[in-house]
Parts: sequence; C-alpha cells; structure tokens
Amino acid sequence: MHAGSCELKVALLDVDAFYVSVELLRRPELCGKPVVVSGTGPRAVVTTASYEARRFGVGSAIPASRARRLCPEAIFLPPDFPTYRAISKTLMEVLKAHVERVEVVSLDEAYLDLEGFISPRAAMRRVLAEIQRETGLTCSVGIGPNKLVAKVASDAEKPRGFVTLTREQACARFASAPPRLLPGIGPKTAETLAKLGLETIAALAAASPELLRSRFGPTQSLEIARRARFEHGGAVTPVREVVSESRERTFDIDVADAQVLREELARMASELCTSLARHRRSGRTIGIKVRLDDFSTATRARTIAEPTRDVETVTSVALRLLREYDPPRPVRLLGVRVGGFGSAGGGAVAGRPERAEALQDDPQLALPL
Ligand code: TTP
Ligand code: MG
Repeated sequence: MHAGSCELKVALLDVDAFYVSVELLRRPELCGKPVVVSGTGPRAVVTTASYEARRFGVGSAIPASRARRLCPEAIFLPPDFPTYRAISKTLMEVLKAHVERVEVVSLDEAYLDLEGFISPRAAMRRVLAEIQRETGLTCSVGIGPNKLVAKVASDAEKPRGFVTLTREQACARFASAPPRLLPGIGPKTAETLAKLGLETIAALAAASPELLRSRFGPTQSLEIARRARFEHGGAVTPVREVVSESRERTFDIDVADAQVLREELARMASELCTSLARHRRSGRTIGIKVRLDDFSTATRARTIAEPTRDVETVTSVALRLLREYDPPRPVRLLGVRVGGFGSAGGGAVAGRPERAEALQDDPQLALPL
C-alpha cells in the first residue's frame, strides 16, 4: 500500500529498542538473545527490552523482578546514560544534515518535515542507511500527511518498520484497533469510551458529537474525534515548548503513613519551585501523582487563577489534593507537578480542569503531536 508523495509530509523516526541496541553494539555476542536494560535495586524497572525478550512479555516499565520471572534466561544490563546521550546526539546530527526541520521528541525519536522532498520515501531510506553507517542502529519510520499518522505508522511494524500511509489509509488500517492506540487517548479516556460502547477507532470516528460532548466537554470531545479520523494540524516544530515540570519519587518501601507522604510531597514541591524559579517558569495547574502498591496510578490536579511558582501555594494545593484523594492503599510512588506554563488557559478547559488534566497527563500527549 503506497501513499502518493504529495500526501507524505511528515516522518516519525524512532530507534528500535534503543538502550538495548546501543548495548548490543559493544556486546555483539548478545545479539539474538533476550537482553534487558534495567536499574538495580529492589524497585528497579525495565527501561527497555530486546525484541527477543519482548516475546516473553518483558516490556518497558515492568519491575525488573517480574522480568526475571517471565524470562529467567534474559541478560540484564545496567543503563549507561552518557553513552545513550552521545549516540542520540550523533543520530540527531544525521537527521539535521538531511532534513531542515527536525523536532526532537526524545533521545531516540524525532519528527521530520518532509515538505519539499520530491521523493520522501527515498529520502527516508537514505537517512536510515546513514544512521546505520554512523551509529549501527536500526529504526522504524512512519510517514504520513501529519504527525499523528506518522507516529501511529511508525509503531505499526516495529522493529525495522517502514510504513507510509495517507490519512484515509490510516483510518482503514486501524479501524478495528482500540482507541488507546492513538496518542492522547490514555487509559482513563479509553475506559470512558469503552463504557460508551466505543471500543474501536472506527466506532469513535463515527460516534455522535453530542454523545462525546456530553461526556468529555466541548474541547476534548472535538480533539478525540479528530484524532480518531487521523486529522491533525500540528506543525513540525524544531524547538518544543516545555509545558510542565514535575518531581516524583519511588519509595524503597511502600508508605502508608500519611505524615510521611505529606512531608515527602512538601519536600518535592519545594525542590520543584526552586527549579521553576531558576527557569523563570510558572504555571496554573498543580497536580499530584500517586502510584499504589498494586500499581494502580491516580493523578489529581487543580487549576488556579494565576500562574504560580510560589512554594506555599504549590505545597498547599498539592497537600490538599493528597488529602482529598486519601490513598486507599500503601503508596509506592508520589509525584508533584506544575503545568500549563505561559498559557492563559493553563492547559485546562475552563470548568473542567480535572478532565483536561487527564488528557494532558497522558504521557503520549505530553509529546504534543
Ligand atoms: P522507546 O522508543 O519507547 O522504546 P525502545 O526504543 O526501547 O523500543 P521500540 O522503540 O523499538 O519500541 O523508548 C526509547 C528509550 O527510552 C528506551 O530504549 C529506554 C527509554 N525508556 C525508559 O527508560 N522507560 C520507559 O518506560 C520507556 C518506554 C523508554
Ligand atoms: Mg524507540
């Protein structure tokens, strides 16, 4: 299935199993084996797993202890961030040498503006060949008319994927996929959609606007429906705007003592405000994140009238959110966040801060498409 060149304006390039692939460059004898990069310590989580390890159900963010049970023969390596950063720098330099507008999303992922290329596919093949020569890494690429199609296409055939789709082709190909596949539709939104009987992207795209509006409000409902139709107007922007800053901590031992939680939240709020002041940032949305010992995660947020980085304001709102949530089980991870920098709306829909927050909080939407 090929899309016409005029439809192919944006590419998303993402390195396959990035940290593990870097480790395999210096340990080629491990190629083809299940390899996991994870921290050490009782609470370590998997940062990345080789595709061989993924066959055993080992994936990013699961506890390393569970990964060991799922795949006892896996080889566990500690992360080496300076090397990952150095290789990422080389990777981005290759991209910028070929393409004028590059939007770096993370160490191993970038959007490329392909407007003006006579043959976008051939251009991307050349980029991939040079990345392989310069870094030894393989990537997956998605190419489409906008960032949303490019992103979803890049994930569709990993590793070494190379998928080009028009918007219509994306709608057809992912019609029966769950809405969760779409960046910005997180678990909470997906759950609400499922309750409305909307369990596929096609069903969501065809849903009545009134039904969605009644559940999600005017702004979010339009955005969700647009995403289900693979419509997206966002440009490839070389410098990404920072929209929020947070601090979080995973406790070595789960904490049930409310006083300990309050003290830790206050400490992190203070650290966060110091950093906000250093970067001259302030925001209107203050949020907390609480992961319980059963791994369920709750986020709560409140949007206030004026942007702030005042430690007393942030701390008192965060503590109030914690008190209102009142963790029903021991807490594994606690976090605090200030968001909605520099926008009068604070990123939240007036009158519905908690819903806008749920959407904002989705890690994939945090990478503004
Ligand atoms: P990803 O691109 O999400 O994952 P990946 O490159 O390991 O695998 P693939 O793209 O083939 O699916 O993330 C890039 C790197 O970011 C990853 O190698 C390790 C790090 N990372 C974490 O540290 N924790 C995480 O939960 C995730 C998802 C990634
Ligand atoms: Mg990757």
